[in-house]
Amino acid sequence: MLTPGQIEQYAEQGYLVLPALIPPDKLAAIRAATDRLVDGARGVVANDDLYDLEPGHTPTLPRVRRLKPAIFSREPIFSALIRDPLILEPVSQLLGTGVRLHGGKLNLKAAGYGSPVEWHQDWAFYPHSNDDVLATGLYLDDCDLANGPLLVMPGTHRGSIYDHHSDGRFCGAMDPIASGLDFNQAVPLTGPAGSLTIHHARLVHGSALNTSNRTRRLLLHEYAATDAWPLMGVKDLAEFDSRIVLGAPTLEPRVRPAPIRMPLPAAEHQGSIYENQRGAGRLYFQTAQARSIAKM
Ligand SMILES: O=C(O)CCC(=O)C(=O)O
Repeated sequence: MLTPGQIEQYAEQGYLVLPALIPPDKLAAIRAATDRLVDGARGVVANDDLYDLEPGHTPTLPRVRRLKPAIFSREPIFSALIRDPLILEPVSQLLGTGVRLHGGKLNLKAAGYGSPVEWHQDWAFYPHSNDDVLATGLYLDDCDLANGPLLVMPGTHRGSIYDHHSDGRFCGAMDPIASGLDFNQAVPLTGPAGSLTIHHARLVHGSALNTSNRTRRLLLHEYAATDAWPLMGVKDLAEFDSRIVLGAPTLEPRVRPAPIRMPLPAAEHQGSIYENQRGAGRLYFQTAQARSIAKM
């Protein structure tokens, strides 16, 4: 259970780290399931419903950037984790007694080339009728400054929604200069394997290239209060309600004003955030390609 101090930190700063929350045996099973799925990328030629591939991936030398939501149907441990009390209890302390899964994925940030994620707010991708929306991140590996920890800008969840457009289209990344933010103030969320990060959907965050020789795998779950409804609409009510992990469905969205920009027109490069961010104008983090060109 979260302490009153942790609940206050989340309200003030927009993030929390719960060190070593998941016990080693469960973590070992999660890693084994991850390895099985990553091994399956041998022979894969293009992004699909499971694999988001790194630039430089080949079917014989697979490089996977992200495992997409298909993980939840491919390996039972991932679907069980969505409802694991170790994760859900702190989430319900922050969101209330009705909680719905919005989505999830596993970012792999492989040793030596794992891609950065440019500064962004999740809220720019999926604005809701109120901002009781957050993401949890479970580190499958020890995470320190060298292997690309989640970097967060404290308190930004109480401020503006930044422009995530470039050339008139959504690109899922903020222009680091136009934002006016001082990214030297960013806080790295580090911790031993099994640690859980929690960040508010409006919090500005990102992560750098993994320059270490260690992976940094992060399993992300996005949760919303059941009465926070996505402003981009609900296409299939039964599917929407099937993602409720706590409490009962409701047809009465709670409306509480928060700054919003719609993610439209849609990104030129559809798919994951990595795909969307290919359309970004100005980058903040160095990519593996830029680093290898600089070394020539
Ligand atoms: O994997 C990371 O470091 C950042 C993940 C993230 O912010 C996202 O995928 O939206």
